[in-house]
Amino acid sequence: MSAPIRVAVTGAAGNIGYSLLWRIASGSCFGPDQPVILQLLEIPPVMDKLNGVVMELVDSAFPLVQDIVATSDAEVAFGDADQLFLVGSRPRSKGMLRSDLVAANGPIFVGQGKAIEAAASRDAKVIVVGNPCNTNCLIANHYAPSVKNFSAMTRLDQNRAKGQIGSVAGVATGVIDDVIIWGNHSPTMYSYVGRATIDGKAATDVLDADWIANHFHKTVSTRGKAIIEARGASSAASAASASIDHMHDWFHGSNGRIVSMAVRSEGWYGVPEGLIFSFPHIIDDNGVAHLVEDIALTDYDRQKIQVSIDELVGEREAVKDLLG
Ligand code: NAX
Repeated sequence: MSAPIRVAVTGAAGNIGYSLLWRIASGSCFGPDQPVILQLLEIPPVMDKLNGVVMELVDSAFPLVQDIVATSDAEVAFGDADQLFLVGSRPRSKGMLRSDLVAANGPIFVGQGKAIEAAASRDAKVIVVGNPCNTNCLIANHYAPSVKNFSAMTRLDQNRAKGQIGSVAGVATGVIDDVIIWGNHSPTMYSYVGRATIDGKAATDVLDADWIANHFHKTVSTRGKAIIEARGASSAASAASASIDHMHDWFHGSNGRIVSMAVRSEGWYGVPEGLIFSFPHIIDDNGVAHLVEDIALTDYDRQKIQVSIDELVGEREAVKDLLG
């Protein structure tokens, strides 16, 4: 057995938390030989509910769980944390505009960024799930300059894209590789299949071009809204599952496969420096993410990507007072 790692989860009593914590505790994320100390953050009015979640975790008797800390103090939750899941924020409800969400949730990530800077491990890996996750990640990263590994989650979008392809091609998703999500976790994202393969064949040779152009992109990019309409609540189990996939691959490596994660652009593919933008990566066996730099984008691809760039520039402008 290795030494335990400290795993912080915010919004731990929420819907995503309720799926996510069990997957972390069971070893699905960090492996069956990796003990964990769970450090759970909630806001004060929700501490009773969080304590109920902790009772259930205790009742699950997970052998890998060495300790559980439940707190409403971010510096306690992030103390020496190695892996952080920033889930806590207000979910988008039916009819809520994206701009409302940016305004409601941005300030949370000022405080959490400062707490990460003050308390987390310098080598910590941070995934931001709470929406608008790219811009929340931008804010938190701004206030935690000495912690380098920040990312926002677009893995759910990648999984959604694979799910759609699998349904249409009549295959299990295990034979689909290298589907890429570019941009914002929002309807402006661009789901790209130019590098994707299905059972080793180019996806563009297997899939109908009309389906890709007229159905696929739209279905993937509006899937979150469709789930809210159908369920009356935003995606939770699938979001937790994608968070596990994202962190699993960042911890163990992606086995040569391309994974999508939103990170701080250094001007890559014409994306302005500093935006948190989803790019293709391969994660090596030491958990280091490497940008895939050789994707040959067409003019059509670049136009699609530009829409997401423009949206993220607008979001950054909307929170500029928080980046003071
Ligand atoms: P819930 O409302 O069920 O849970 C959120 C929890 O966060 C609540 O328990 C709340 O008390 C807590 N919280 C609020 N402010 C907090 C703070 N300052 N510190 C700590 N905890 C705080 O929402 P849930 O369904 O779990 O969704 C959580 C977030 O994930 C939302 O912002 C949602 O929009 C976002 N999502 C992101 C996805 C992605 O792919 N990036 C997809 C799923 C989901 O929509």
